[in-house]
Amino acid sequence: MTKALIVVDMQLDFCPGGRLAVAGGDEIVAPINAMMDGFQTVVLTQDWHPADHASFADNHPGAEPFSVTEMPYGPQVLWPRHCVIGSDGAGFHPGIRTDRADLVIRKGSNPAIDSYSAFFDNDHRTATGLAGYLRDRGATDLTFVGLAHDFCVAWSAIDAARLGFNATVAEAACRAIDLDGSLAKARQDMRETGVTLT
Ligand code: VGL
Ligand code: ZN
Repeated sequence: MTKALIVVDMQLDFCPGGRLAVAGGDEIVAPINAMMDGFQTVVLTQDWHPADHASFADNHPGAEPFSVTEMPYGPQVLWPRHCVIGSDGAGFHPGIRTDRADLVIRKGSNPAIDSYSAFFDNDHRTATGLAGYLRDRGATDLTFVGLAHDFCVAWSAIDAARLGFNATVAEAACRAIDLDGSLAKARQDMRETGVTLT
């Protein structure tokens, strides 16, 4: 068994002061850094959207941020503009250890489809290549930490379990957006898919 740590979206826009700030997002920088040495492989994910991305409320005239719209692949929350390619907010929190990262995986660059999961776009069709990378390195046990617990962390962990990895979410090293009960629902969905919550 080899273990990989998947550090999800520890970017400035998801930390206090950012454009889609998650409460306490910066509190988990030190705990995540401390975990890294316990894993053979460390992957960082980076939300990476073009300016015309369909998940941005301001690309939908009249739409309010945090409202829900229907996309060809299902319901989609419309977010404040965040993690625009090349912007400061798309950068990693300066405190997060990037030296230990074996791979940085970027997601959400297709303007038409959001990508919460580190493995697939939200249409569940387009793969990022992360599963093949982890399998090639012999990683069987994946631990997920980062932002946001109820969106990108949960969707990534659920996909990992469905792909046959042993998936764990270390909840103390995650923070949630918690939109209309989304954290409770994400935790239930994770448990039902066989994700271990610690
Ligand atoms: C995320 C909303 C939009 C996340 C990314 O990292 O959880 N949430 N884009
Ligand atoms: Zn995003």
